[in-house]
Amino acid sequence: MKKFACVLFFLPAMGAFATGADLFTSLDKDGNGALSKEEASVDSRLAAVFEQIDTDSDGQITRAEFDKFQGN
Ligand SMILES: [Ca+2]
Repeated sequence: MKKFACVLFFLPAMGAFATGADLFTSLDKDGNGALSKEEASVDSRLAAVFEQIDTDSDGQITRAEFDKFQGN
């Protein structure tokens, strides 16, 4: 996790959530398929854009919202 955070830190741009699938899974600590604000807060970059990703504003980032944010 520590190593992963370092890798993410050096990603140059927002659109570079290239390892998104792994990021989503690693952040979803309770494995419910959605990232709560608390779970997302582990990653400062993700936390900074939480509201943008959470398009339906339910306080959870679903896989669909996450993928959409990445342009998938
Ligand atoms: Ca979760």
